[in-house]
Amino acid sequence: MDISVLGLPQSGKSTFLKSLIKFNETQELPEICTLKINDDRLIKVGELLGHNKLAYPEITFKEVNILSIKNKAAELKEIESIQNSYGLLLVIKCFENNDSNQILKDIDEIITELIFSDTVIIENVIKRRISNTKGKTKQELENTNSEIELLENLKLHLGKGEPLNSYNLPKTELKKLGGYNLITLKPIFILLNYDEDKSSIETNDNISKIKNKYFYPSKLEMELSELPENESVEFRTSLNIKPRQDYLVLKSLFEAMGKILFITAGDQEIKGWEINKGDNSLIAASKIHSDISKGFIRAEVIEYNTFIELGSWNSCKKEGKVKGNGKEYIVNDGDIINFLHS
Ligand SMILES: Nc1nc2c(ncn2[C@@H]2O[C@H](COP(=O)(O)OP(=O)(O)O)[C@@H](O)[C@H]2O)c(=O)[nH]1
Ligand SMILES: [Mg+2]
Repeated sequence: MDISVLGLPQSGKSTFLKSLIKFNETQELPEICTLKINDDRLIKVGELLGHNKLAYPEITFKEVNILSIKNKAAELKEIESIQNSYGLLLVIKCFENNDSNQILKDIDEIITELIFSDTVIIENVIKRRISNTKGKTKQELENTNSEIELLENLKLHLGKGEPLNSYNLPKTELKKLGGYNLITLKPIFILLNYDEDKSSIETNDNISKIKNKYFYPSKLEMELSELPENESVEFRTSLNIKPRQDYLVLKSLFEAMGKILFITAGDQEIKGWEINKGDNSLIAASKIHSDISKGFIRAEVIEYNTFIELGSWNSCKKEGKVKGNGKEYIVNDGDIINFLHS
């Protein structure tokens, strides 16, 4: 999953990424940072199967700087990069006197910029559709008109200062918009980058209403990642910061992006596969290999907790806990699946 990291200049985007990849302040970030989500569930399955050949889902991050660019061509390139990502992570400065009002203003400034980009994209599509009606059949013209109507409605929504992900679109309509890569249709995760004390912002009513947010002290995490384990544990305790924040923030982001994972558990490898919440077993199969989805026969599924409780595929089988499911089965987070295919 590709994530664009956005924010105002100096909000801590690079520091956040450095904390995740365990770089210090002076090291230069690579253009793209790839991180594994070391999901505990894979480790547990590995312990039961007696090996630790684990493959985790990955997230790739790219820092994007649309709000500090003056050159139009460079800005378009950055916008395109955001359009091609799956979702957005906004890094919001919550240190150096940035109070709740300023924090909300900063979020608003970024969202407004994204709304502006989407409005331009939509206006261009509408223009193209209107000017390109020659030689079209009656049916094609009707389709074009209904598409234009939808786009006009979306434009009105954007005009009210609302991102498109808050517009209630039926799935069929969403499909029509797939090709335009509208930015505010993507899921947005807000990283509140605080310094040492988050109590005043955490208790603020307006801040607590923000959806998909995570309080994360980037600079502190970057510094702590340089310390030996025992010292960092001591510091964390004294500062009241939970351990494994880097893992927890990735997991929280994964969820906020609407993702879940299913597990394939073999002797050679235990692997977590990323899918969207609500995906069925046929889609899950296609993630592994198109041959498996093409020749799909059945998905044998064990619920994660049951597997951990009973300890092996065989004991689950004996207890009747392996369920044979068809293509339409909606996969649950953590499901352990064996696909049968021709
Ligand atoms: N005090 C404090 N400074 C931070 C924090 N995060 C980043 N900074 C500092 O803010 C400056 C800009 O950070 P940087 O990550 O380069 O911001 P970017 O422009 O968004 O990539 C640097 O001097 C960082 O050390 C933080 O959580 N607390
Ligand atoms: Mg930076």
